[in-house]
Amino acid sequence: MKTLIALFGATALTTTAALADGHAQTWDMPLAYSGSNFHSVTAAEFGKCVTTGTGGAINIVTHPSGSLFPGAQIKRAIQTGQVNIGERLLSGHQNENALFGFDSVPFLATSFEDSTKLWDAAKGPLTELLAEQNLTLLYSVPWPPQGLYFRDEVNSVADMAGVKFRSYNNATSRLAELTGMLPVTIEAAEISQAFATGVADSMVSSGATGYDRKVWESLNYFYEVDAWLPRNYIMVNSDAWNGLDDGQKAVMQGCAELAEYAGYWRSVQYTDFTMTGLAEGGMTVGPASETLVNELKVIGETMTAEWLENAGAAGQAIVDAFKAE
Ligand code: PCA
Repeated sequence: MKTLIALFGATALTTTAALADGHAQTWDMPLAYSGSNFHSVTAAEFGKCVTTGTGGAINIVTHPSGSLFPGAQIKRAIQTGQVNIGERLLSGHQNENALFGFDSVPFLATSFEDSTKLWDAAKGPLTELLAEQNLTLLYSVPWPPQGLYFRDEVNSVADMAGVKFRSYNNATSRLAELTGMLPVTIEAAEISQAFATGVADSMVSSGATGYDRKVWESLNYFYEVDAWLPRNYIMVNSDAWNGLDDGQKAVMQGCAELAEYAGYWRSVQYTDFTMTGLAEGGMTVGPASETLVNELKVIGETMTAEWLENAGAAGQAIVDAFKAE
């Protein structure tokens, strides 16, 4: 009996030690976008899936709206192990390596179908690039097609001269420069205030972000341009990933696959819904004028050439693989 009690005591101690030792862990997950945004909703579901699937051993807690780390700091926070997991706009790292901007090349992939094909072509090289930075790619979801928002009516590039433009990556800043606008980089979480205070009067983004941030309170026009579909992705610190057992890795990969699927379809469905929402908010929503579209295509060619030059052979290989599909 004494032996049994001793054994029981020892097991209980081992279990307690194992929990304290990291067998039951909380993984804080910073997100840059608001809790109501479809990427954040998808990430929250992913977190629940992992928490349930691992029997609570990995408890994922999402922190939307850049509340734990603003977008620009999320990747570094994961690389340095301040947190184990998080979500970021992939093209936000374009200034580190041009390859990250493959999804923001104007008019290369302008539909959801083409965005998927482009991702199929880019996923391998991007996974390797992230692995070199101690990051494990879990899943990626596209934003809806990018259009132009303005306070005032715009029918040609000439109408854009001198307009203050909110950018979110290198490509959007470059677009502003080439159209004679004045770029200022602002996180999505901060744009309502930026437009309300006149820090910016325009941006390129999806209907989703304009809708989430209620930009009709300040801006009046949305022009559907379908310039590109940038992607968000979920990454894990590779040391944390390697510390998981095979069962936990399988749960995370399964949940990631579900999230990628659900997120993609949310993005598709949100596209028309938010166009209607922007119009109901009072904005004029519709296609850009033919003149504007043609002028933007010429600027797109310049940006494509610049990107190919910066991204080198690896960039060209992605474009070739995409076109061959
Ligand atoms: N929304 C994000 C990135 C692309 C998009 O549609 C933003 O505007 O910051």
